[in-house]
Amino acid sequence: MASAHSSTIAAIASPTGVGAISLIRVSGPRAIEIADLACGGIASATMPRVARRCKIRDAAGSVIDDGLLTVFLCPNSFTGEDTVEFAGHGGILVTRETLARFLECGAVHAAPGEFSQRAFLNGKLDLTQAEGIMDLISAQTRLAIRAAHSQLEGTLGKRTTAARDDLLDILAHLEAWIDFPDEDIDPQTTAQLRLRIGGILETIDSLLATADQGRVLREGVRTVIFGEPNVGKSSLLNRLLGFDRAIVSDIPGTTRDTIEEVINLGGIPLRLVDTAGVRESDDTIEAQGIQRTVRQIEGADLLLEIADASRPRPERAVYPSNHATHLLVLNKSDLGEHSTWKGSEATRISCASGEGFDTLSEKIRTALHFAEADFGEHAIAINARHQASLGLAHTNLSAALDLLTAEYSDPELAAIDLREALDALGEIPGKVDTEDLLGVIFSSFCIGK
Ligand SMILES: Nc1nc2c(ncn2[C@@H]2O[C@H](COP(=O)(O)OP(=O)(O)O)[C@@H](O)[C@H]2O)c(=O)[nH]1
Ligand SMILES: [Mg+2]
Repeated sequence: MASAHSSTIAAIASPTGVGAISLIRVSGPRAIEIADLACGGIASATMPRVARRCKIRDAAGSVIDDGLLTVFLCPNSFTGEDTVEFAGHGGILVTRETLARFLECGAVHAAPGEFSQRAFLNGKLDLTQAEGIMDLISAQTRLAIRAAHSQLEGTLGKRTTAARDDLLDILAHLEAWIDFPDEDIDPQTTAQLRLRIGGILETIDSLLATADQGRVLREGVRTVIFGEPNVGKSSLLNRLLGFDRAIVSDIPGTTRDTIEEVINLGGIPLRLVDTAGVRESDDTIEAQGIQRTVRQIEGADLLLEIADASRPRPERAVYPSNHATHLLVLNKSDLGEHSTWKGSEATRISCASGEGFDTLSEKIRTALHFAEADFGEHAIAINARHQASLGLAHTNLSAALDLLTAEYSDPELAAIDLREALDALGEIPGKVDTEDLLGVIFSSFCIGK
């Protein structure tokens, strides 16, 4: 396979820092030749895909590192190009020096995500699979890992490509008619076309329905802990996190800013937000904190309203309403419960003793309807980019349907809409000219990936 790139890139693929092993990747048409210069000819003499012990030497012949070299020949590599990987000792300096030697021998430093970008350009991955790699690396829960693998296997890419192929076929029919304008469109056939477009719309709807789950898996459920000052909001955050992240004190108004941390609650990533207690305040900093709380509440998926069980039930405060799931949590149950709370539906906990947390976890899971069973082997959870493209395709397909009814049809205009839908669908796996898109996606990768 001819490579689309003439340069040979190199980068450290392991994280920065000291570890047992570091990995350096070299990819491109001169990868083997460059590695040969650095390791004294071993790269071209070794069998592909078999790790071989070798020493990397500087120009004067001194040993920089001693490790394992593996060669992958084009097109049977991640990037689809000739690739050499060197696993060396995981010291910061020794790794940098090894990379510097590869650069000196003719490689250029890879840009973030350039290995994956080359894999995409050489047809080894589609865009959804490349995004799946990123999802896998940043997965916070097992469910997120599963969804990432499904995307990595190409489940989403295959579904959108199938829908796109179908659309291409419909468009070809329509354009045949346009080219022979004397023949009226047979209403029978219009009905068939409508049916097929309807089928694609159904596929799009089912994919769009996974957007919320996708966002939750990637970013976590936005969970806002709110309530009056001193009821134990920061204590709850700390308890759920398992360490003291937020300052806890008996001085009301201690938390002035919002604090965010992600936890894994039995497979559900929760993006916990501790907020400043909502009350009237003359303190300008506290007042700003309270304003932030209000904004957080507006954007929440899950609201945990905390109250002090040992104190009288307050007048119901007016909080900004949103559609989030709302759970009332009565804290400080160790101090006994004030009679005004009698019979109220709430989860009783004590941040002091740890009592009630299992129940709270269970309530949160149930409230979010986030059952692991929903997540089968080939689960799809689309991201914001997919959502935008699918939304656009949906709009255009719906418009085309309106132009192709039994009573009235305008195949020319319908074809324009179908073309737009085709482009939008093509953007998902990256089947259209998407130069800008590629820049945006791959630049968010780490160097060496
Ligand atoms: N007895 C008791 N005290 C608690 C409990 N949770 C928090 N506190 C105390 O209540 C005070 C306020 O807690 P904090 O978490 O700062 O409340 P926040 O203002 O709502 O963030 C602190 O003195 C905590 O030690 C609890 O479950 N039982
Ligand atoms: Mg606090």
